[in-house]
Amino acid sequence: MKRALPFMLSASLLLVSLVAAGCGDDDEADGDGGPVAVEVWARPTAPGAETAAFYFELGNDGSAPDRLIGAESPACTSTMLHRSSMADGVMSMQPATDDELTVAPAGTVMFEPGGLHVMCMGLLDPLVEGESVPLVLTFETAGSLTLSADVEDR
Ligand SMILES: [Cu+2]
Repeated sequence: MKRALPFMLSASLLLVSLVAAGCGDDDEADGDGGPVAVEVWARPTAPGAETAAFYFELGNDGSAPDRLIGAESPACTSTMLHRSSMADGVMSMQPATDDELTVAPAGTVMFEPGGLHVMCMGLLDPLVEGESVPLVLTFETAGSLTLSADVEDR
């Protein structure tokens, strides 16, 4: 019985990579259940800018909710999980709440301009259109997802 194990392991790994490849999106990471992020992007930054923002669409292929608890990128000294909101014609940003950062099974949480975003503090190098920047998202249960954010002037 034990001799069958290596084969079964490699068969399941193959299945995982086939599933991930089948999704057809460069931003796709994961594939074994739990949180996924697609459409990962950031706007190019102006010379001298000290902050930037990352956007993406969070999904959840698992059977339990999971919560985004942190993010990091080699482009940033530190990051914060923010929500933008408009009050009296003034845009401001607050820390996102635990509720907002939780993605339900088969649910979707959008990180988009004017809403939730990963705030990049202490930007180390300008974000240049056409390039891509690593972004690691950390979830309470699933741990870390390593992604690549496309720098696009959307
Ligand atoms: Cu912000």
